[in-house]
Amino acid sequence: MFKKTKEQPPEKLTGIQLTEIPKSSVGVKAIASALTHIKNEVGLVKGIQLLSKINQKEGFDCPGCAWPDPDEKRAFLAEYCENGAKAVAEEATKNKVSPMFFTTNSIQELSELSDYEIGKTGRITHPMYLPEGKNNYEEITWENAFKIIGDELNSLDSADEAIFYTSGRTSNEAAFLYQLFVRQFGTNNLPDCSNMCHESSGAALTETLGIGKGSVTLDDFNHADLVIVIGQNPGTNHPRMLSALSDTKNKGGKIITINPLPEVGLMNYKDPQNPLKWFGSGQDLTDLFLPVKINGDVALLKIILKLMKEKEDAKPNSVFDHQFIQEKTAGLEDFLKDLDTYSIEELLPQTGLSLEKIKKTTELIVNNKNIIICWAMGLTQHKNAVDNIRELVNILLLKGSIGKKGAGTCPVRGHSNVQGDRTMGIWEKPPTTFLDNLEKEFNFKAPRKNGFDVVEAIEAMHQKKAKVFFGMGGNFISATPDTTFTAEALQSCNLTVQVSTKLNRSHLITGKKALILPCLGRTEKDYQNNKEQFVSVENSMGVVHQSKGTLAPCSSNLLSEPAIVAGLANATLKNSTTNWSELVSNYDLIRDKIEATIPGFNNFNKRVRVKGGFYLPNNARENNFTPTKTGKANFSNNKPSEIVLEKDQFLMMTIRTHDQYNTTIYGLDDRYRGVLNERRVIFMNEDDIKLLNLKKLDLVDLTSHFNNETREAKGFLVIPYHIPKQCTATYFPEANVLVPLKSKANISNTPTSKTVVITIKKR
Ligand SMILES: Nc1nc2c(c(=O)[nH]1)N[C@H]1C(S)=C(S)[C@@H](COP(=O)(O)OP(=O)(O)OC[C@H]3O[C@@H](n4cnc5c(=O)[nH]c(N)nc54)[C@H](O)[C@@H]3O)O[C@H]1N2
Ligand SMILES: Nc1nc2c(c(=O)[nH]1)N[C@H]1C(S)=C(S)[C@@H](COP(=O)(O)OP(=O)(O)OC[C@H]3O[C@@H](n4cnc5c(=O)[nH]c(N)nc54)[C@H](O)[C@@H]3O)O[C@H]1N2
Ligand SMILES: [Mo]
Repeated sequence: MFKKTKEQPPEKLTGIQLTEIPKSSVGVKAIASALTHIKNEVGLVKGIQLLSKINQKEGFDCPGCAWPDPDEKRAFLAEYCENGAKAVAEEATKNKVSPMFFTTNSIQELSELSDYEIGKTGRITHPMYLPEGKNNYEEITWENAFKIIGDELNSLDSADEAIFYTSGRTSNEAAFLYQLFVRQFGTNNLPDCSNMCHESSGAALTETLGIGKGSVTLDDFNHADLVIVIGQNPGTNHPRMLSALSDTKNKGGKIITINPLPEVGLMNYKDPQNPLKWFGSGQDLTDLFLPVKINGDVALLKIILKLMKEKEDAKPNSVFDHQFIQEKTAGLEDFLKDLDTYSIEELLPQTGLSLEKIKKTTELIVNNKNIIICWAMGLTQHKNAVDNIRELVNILLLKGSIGKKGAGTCPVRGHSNVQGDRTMGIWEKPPTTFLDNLEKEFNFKAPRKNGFDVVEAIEAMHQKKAKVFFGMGGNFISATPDTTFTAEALQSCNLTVQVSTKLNRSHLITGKKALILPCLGRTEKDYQNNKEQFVSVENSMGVVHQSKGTLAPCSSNLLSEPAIVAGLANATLKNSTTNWSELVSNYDLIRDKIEATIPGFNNFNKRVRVKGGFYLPNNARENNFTPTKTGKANFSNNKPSEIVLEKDQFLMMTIRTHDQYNTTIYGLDDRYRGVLNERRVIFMNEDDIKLLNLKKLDLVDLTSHFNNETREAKGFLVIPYHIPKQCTATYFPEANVLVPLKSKANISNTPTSKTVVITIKKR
């Protein structure tokens, strides 16, 4: 009898310790923490050698975040951060998951482990197969693994019954081949982690500015008068961004932070590249901190916009850049008319802020010319997420603060190549011109119907409209919302396949049959046809550069991701006009094909070999907005949050600790928030805690409410914290079970992981 596996980590508490919240970020503790991880996972000597190659022009791209590297100066050992070092340690770990491991551990036993324990098991060394009805994975040859997949795919009634997910670590070369295979197979079902991440940014920016990517470069931070960081926690998730913010400050610029939480990294910073400063008091980064209520951002931005307009009306030409507006934009009148329909009195309570503070913020915006706005998941994972981002664009357009030095949009990407994967065509809604180019170059008929995004893919699997799930990286079950529902969806598939470096919960919540295909990581050498290869990636600012591993692979049975795609294609496609084996024998040949089909990659093989890589074209950066529907940068009318809480209800955001990479849990500490050795916590405002008759460290159960449905997650410890009233925070992925699948952003369809309505009950 096939026993059910646990779709969630067990509700075990691990022994919480609360500490003082540190006054500054980075500094000695960060260096020490990084070295401990490196020492434990990799060993110190090999570890230090590895660190010296991260983000160097001849090294590998850090598998952590997508923050760019400086174009010029790159100090030895310097272009890494604590969390980059942890990401590397996690991949280069000495620990191995061998076939023997799977023989001695059934999937039921493994599913009793926490995500932290699962992650610590190490790197997967062999392709593994879970036959129908079995409880243990068994070793399988690559050839047989590909055959099982090919046979299953070819037995489907339609290619649209297969889902091909991508996480954002996949290189350009692998991603390009993968989407080509999927489209030759006959579907656009290419959901990716972007659907849960910056999809809202892409949608908003494409509509308003004609490009789904940000407009600034790293150097712009040296020229900005004002940087606004909204809905983002760079101290943890993009630590190297702090040095860019520090550059802005050192040149006399100001920083505004808008976040329900006073995230330590943004408050005070000790430069890791300057050891002399590790022990000092650090540098205050934030000049003005606005602890906005969760999802109160549009209300806040609207008040700012109204105050800007008041000033402009009182003294024409003092605030708005009329020349820019007239030459470059469309829709101002309509936008101002809509803005008039809102009143500050009505909007203010949604923000939780004082009008005085918002006025100060407006002053800074009015009095500074070159403004950069940075954001991440705090804005993109709400029902009105696209509104959030379009409203930011309205501010920049009024100020003419885009398309010039020191100014513009900066959506800070997550996964290290998530932006490149999109450029390569990993998208369920591919543009027509892209498909036309593919057809021409590869001589096949590309499917034209849009495919499923993440949410639609889950629904399709649940309804048995999709029967095969293939994951190129990532951890689908833990990263997606509504864990229980998603588990049912995956379990109803005939076959689930994961291309992975490390064990995760998606290997345990499977279809009737399952395969694990272990691949090379970023840090490892990749030989094809006896020749060493390199891959390329695109960072958050549109720089394409090479990445080359330096370590011997952790097992001789690994294949590279491009080689896995070729194996898959050879086993699946009967009459492909593409010579897959030849393409993977030399990645230059893949790059030639990329050049032939995707704009901006001319002379790819030559330019990718230039140290530091090259910038892709970016119309917004060039102050050109002709790709939009109107041919101009568009003002837009946006709506504040429509969520109304009942008296006993709270808003919950699911956030990352300082000790995890998405669903990979490095450790159990959240040092910057003063929580050690525990992940099952809920941060609450002190007044709310009193209101519910709770006290610090009480154990509570959480229920989420959506469309008359409820979902439950049990066993969280209450932590009093500086968080606005009626706002709470829990950690991703423990709380994903509470995020309703149908609760998603307008237009972008992104799950609303930052606005979950909950009630809290004492155990
Ligand atoms: N070390 C490390 N690095 C990472 C990752 C990781 O897990 N670990 N993940 C990578 C990925 S894929 C991504 S997408 C990025 C994520 O990077 P972030 O977006 O910084 O990550 P989150 O923890 O989701 O933090 C969201 C921030 O937004 C705030 N916030 C939440 N709701 C609101 C709101 O309504 N309004 C405002 N103004 N703020 C709000 C939260 O308090 C929090 O500070 O980081 C990438 N880098
Ligand atoms: N509640 C809630 N849910 C969220 C979020 C949130 O803030 N709150 N954030 C969302 C966001 S922003 C994102 S991006 C998604 C992330 O979703 P995913 O990208 O699906 O999840 P990860 O945890 O990053 O994936 C980790 C796994 O990737 C595999 N891996 C690591 N390196 C490689 C590699 O080089 N190649 C291959 N093939 N595999 C590799 C390892 O096996 C590892 O277990 O989660 C989303 N889910
Ligand atoms: Mo992300």
